[in-house]
Amino acid sequence: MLTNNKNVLTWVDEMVALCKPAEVVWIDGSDEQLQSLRDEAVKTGEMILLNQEKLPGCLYHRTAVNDVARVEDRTFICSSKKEDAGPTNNWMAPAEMHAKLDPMYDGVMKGRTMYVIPYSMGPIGSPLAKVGVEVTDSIYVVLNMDIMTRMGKQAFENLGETSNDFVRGLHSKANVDPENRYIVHFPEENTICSINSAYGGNVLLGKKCFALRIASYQGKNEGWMAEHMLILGIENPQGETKYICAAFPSACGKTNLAMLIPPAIYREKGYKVWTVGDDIAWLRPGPDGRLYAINPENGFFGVAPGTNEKSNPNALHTTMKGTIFTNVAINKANMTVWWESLDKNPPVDAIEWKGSEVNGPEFIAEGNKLAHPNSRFTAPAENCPCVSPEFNNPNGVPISAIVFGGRRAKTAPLVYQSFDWRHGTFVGSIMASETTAAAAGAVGVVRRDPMAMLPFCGYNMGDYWQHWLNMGEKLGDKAPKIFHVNWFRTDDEGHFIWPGFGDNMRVLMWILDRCEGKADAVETAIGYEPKPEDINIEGLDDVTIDTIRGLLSVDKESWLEDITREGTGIEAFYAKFGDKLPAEMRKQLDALKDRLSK
Ligand code: GTP
Ligand code: SPV
Ligand code: MN
Repeated sequence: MLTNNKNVLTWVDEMVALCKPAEVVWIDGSDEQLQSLRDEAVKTGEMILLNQEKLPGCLYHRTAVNDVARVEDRTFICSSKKEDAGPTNNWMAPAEMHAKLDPMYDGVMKGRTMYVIPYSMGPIGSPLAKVGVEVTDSIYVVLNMDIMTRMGKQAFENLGETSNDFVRGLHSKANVDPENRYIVHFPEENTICSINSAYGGNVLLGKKCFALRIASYQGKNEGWMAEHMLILGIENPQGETKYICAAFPSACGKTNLAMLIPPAIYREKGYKVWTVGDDIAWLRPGPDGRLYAINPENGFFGVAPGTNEKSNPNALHTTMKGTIFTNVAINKANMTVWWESLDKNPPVDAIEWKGSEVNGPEFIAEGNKLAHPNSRFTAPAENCPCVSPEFNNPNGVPISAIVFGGRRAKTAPLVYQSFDWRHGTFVGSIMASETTAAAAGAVGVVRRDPMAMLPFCGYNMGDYWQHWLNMGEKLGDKAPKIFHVNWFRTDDEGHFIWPGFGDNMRVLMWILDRCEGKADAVETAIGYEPKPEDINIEGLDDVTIDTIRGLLSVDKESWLEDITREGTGIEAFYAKFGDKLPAEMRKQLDALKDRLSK
């Protein structure tokens, strides 16, 4: 036992009585303890040791074929009132859910070890950090939590001996049975229960479950915000750094933007980009009235496919040591890893993500993928070549701009700015994006995904929008400016028009110039757009000012159609919220329709 905190001890006792493990191990976070767990996982085959010369400290893990992504249809918010979960969450009454889950957990760890993991979301000692305790029967979870959080007995120092303010997380992989898989949140009980999965977002309970679903609910009650946002800093040649938060849905480019390498024209002038976070931001007004952000995580759980020396060298270098790879392919010849678009040489002696030995090039030629599209790396933030010097700053970094974005083949332009915070809240609320492999289900279908929080808001999304409006009132003229971007417009052949990746910096520069009052804009029906000549295209081969003009064009008809379309339009979406839709959102929608109809 690593703590005298009675609340923790009582809860762990209850979990032990319920799950009946053969043994209980408290995770202190020491190197010796972690090394013996790695050794054990390699011995039992749960993890595979990779080439320790080329990839020191790196391990490989393969999940069950039916267990490769978040399961939104099996994720529940169990608030006592249904309307507090809202129309976008699955709900069940807490007592009913407990009655369903308790028998499933009863004796589930018989013959297994229960690991008790104390962890801090946020830097130890930060006034913005919060403590969680996860019990699990999976070594994979322990080793991932070690990378993703500040894990070990230090987390209990933050909690003290009497506090009850910690999030309880109960996880068992059980039989990894998809029919009985549940990811359940009890916001009013500070509790998360996960069963029958062993995949990242379903089982690393500090991440989406705590740092977004539970934390968003806490933030509403305590006057702060938990958001699905990256945090990056742009340092100018004078050494001043400005910070931007950006919310894009899963697998829509947060990790890539957070670690971008500036184009040569900016690098040569001395601009630098610093990564504070790639997935989650906790935001709170600071003593000076500005909005400050911390990244509650300590590592990156990133999408592997698409990561390469050209698209994201910083991410690639981050994964070269102390990293866990999940569901990528193995190059058997030298026990290294491979995934689609890592390079043009898929291994001949390959083990594809499901575990069969195949000839890589032939396997791909037959139309297969060597790595699962949602295969991931879990890598320590400290490995990242561009990790921000402010990464561990307990007070966070001040935010100049908030950027929303999604994958839209047609409607949304490259970038626009909202008229003000309220309009910006509206812009976030009408976000939509094509679905990706990060969640189970169809890929490429447009769905509404407000603030990229559709799968992650732990309470009624209508109340969430009201909370955004309230935060704007509180911040007043110190509020960050709000923008919307789209890197994913396609031409008639379906190719992306905008080069994206590092070149997204060109758009961020216009955004920062707007924040500092240095750039002009054109007022349009949807918001302020750049003058095409204000997006710097110097050094880009295939992009002309006409390309930019095209990327900024707004087709009013398709915008109106996006509002009124039956089933998936904005009006149909808003209608789901009934009285919970803030009047301001309705007002903003009517005003947009008016402007588009002119
Ligand atoms: P989560 O971890 O699921 O929250 O995803 P994420 O938002 O961090 O997405 P990530 O940066 O991992 O990118 C997902 C996919 O989008 C990868 O395949 C990238 O190669 C691709 N991608 C990222 N940025 C761009 C871009 O600017 N343009 C294009 N065309 N693709 C991009
Ligand atoms: C996402 O899906 O947004 C992720 C991966 O960041 S997971 O941890 O599975 O949620
Ligand atoms: Mn994410």
